[in-house]
Amino acid sequence: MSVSFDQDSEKLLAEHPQDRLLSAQVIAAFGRQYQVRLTDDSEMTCLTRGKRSEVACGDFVEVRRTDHPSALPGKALSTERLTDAQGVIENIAPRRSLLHRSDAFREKIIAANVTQIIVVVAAEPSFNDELLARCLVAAYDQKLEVLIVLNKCDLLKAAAAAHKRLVPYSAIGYRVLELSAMQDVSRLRPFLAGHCSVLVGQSGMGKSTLINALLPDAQAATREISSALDSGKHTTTHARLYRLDDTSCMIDCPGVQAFGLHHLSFGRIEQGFVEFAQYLGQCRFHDCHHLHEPGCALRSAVEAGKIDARRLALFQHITAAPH
Ligand SMILES: Nc1nc2c(ncn2[C@@H]2O[C@H](COP(=O)(O)OP(=O)(O)OP(=O)(O)O)[C@@H](O)[C@H]2O)c(=O)[nH]1
Ligand SMILES: [Mg+2]
Ligand SMILES: [Zn+2]
Repeated sequence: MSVSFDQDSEKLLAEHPQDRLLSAQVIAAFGRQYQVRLTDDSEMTCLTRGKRSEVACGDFVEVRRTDHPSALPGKALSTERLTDAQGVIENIAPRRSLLHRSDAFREKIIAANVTQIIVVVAAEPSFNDELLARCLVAAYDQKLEVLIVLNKCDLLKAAAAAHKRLVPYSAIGYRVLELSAMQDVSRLRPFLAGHCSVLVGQSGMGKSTLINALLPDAQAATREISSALDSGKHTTTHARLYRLDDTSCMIDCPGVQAFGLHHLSFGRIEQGFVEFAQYLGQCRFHDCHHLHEPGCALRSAVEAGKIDARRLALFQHITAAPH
């Protein structure tokens, strides 16, 4: 019986190839429209059903080809969204990791299934160290490897100042790589092997320039930044995954201004400040917020020069307003 069923379904699929589920990876996410790459390396544009938009760049999915709108089984999609669509995403595979940020009202997915976060900061425009600290907490939460890249080191004076601001990070064990995407990115390559890395950082730090330097065919858009305002303009508008080789890929993301950690508890944020670990649980009050309480082990560690004062200040600021 089962044999004849299989034969029947094979025949059905031959007649209606659009019914077959195909494995794919999401390589770009534009609102509710997704570009996916199939196992044979071909690409197609897909939609999700109904209001589901929780698909992220990097997701492994199963898609159904729907070259013609009438081929769509089940719930209909509105016609204006069907213009370029060739398929629909039916299933999302369980994720190894999900990098997202959130405030009290909404959650924004950055990328799925990455194994490493590369926080890109630059000599110019000056970077926000609270954003950096927040990215590191999110990375810890998702068990991601971390690399901090200080870009634009060709701007010598500004790079020296930025280097100083990163010393506390290398002192607590984070890998910091100083380079210039404009000049030479070869030292970055060994850090990428075997990883799916996501580039995160403020606008104008040079994330897309790094992608273009690594992959000359990528042609990711980059743009002049307004140095008069000391702030970057958004150039990359959506996340895109680029394949480096068979075992490594990179996701370029739009610049972020804020990295809300509303989805993380106080305790989780404490753990995400990795150098605090040996002092946690040693404060006089077990629910110490490490603000003004007497007998705070973290404040004593700062006074003894064991913890950087700026890092504790960032922690206090983030836990006061995790979004
Ligand atoms: N001097 C110098 N400029 C650089 C370097 N890397 C990037 N830039 C410049 O910095 C500006 C911003 O670079 P992008 O790559 O667009 O920055 P981004 O981080 O992708 O920005 P968003 O897409 O908005 O998030 C561009 O004008 C680049 O030419 C570098 O190593 N040295
Ligand atoms: Mg960019
Ligand atoms: Zn304390």
